[in-house]
Amino acid sequence: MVHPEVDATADDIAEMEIRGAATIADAAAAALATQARESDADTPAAFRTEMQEAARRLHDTRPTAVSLPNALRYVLQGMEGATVERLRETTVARAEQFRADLEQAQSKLGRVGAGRIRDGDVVMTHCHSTDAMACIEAAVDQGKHVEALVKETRPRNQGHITARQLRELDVPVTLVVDNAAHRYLNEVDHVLVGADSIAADGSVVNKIGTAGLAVSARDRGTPIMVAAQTLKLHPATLTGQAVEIEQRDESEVIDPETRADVGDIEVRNPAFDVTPPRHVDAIVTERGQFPPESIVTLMRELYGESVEHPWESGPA
Ligand code: RUB
Repeated sequence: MVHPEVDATADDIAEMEIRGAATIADAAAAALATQARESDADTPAAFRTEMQEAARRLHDTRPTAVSLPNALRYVLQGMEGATVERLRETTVARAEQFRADLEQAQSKLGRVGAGRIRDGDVVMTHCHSTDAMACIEAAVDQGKHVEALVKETRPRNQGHITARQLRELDVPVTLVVDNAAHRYLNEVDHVLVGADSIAADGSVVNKIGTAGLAVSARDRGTPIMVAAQTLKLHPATLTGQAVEIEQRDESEVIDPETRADVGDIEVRNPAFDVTPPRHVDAIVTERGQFPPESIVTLMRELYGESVEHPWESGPA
């Protein structure tokens, strides 16, 4: 049986109460630990089946951030032992290890990203990324004065979260509507965004609007930095698989009354888009910074070419 806390986490991810690729991965690992801790399975086979079910429930929430399947795979692959007690211990330990590694990777990445930010720089942000925030926070910790131009990021306005967290760091913030980005790009020194998935060719999948922002930034000569821990590398793209782009409900774009008033229209609400590697200057990870075209080397080293889905049916 899937534990109610796993169900609640899955619902929160689907509803975006828990959002952002790293935070989703962290919450999924925590939920698997709860499932393992609270399981009353009486045989090792029943325990494994339960863990698979829980992972499947978490997996089938949002399709684009690869950090989610990467987290589930990591935890399930650590499940070892011939007794329920041993399986429980190894699973919980593996989930805790995952969460600790994630936190450490983010602070390491922050220091790498901060190296690109000079005293007095202005950074333009899109959406809300904890990896991108880590770079600004590390720069501030190093005593640099940093200012931010924050895009509001329609339709969900995650820019408000970024603005609030930057103010907590005492960073001066100017909030702009998404359409104003091009107008202000001459006044900024970096575009800094996160990533939900990075493909083997160095393409960056991130919040809808990132690709257009990158085109504008190229036009203005503003460098584009992507902050993405290696958890965002999408191993299946090594074998040619495309990253699925989530389509969300049209009510996020237009409320039902206004829509009815407007008339017979179609509404599309893709949550993410793909920025080609030629529009990205650097991908900053906890393993250092990479030109997007060379990220494939790191992907092979860390994930190999076999991509398992241990949450799918069959013995775990
Ligand atoms: C969030 C988003 C973020 C990435 C990276 O989209 O696109 O840029 O997930 O975030 P949503 P982080 O709000 O739809 O989840 O660096 O925190 O992993």
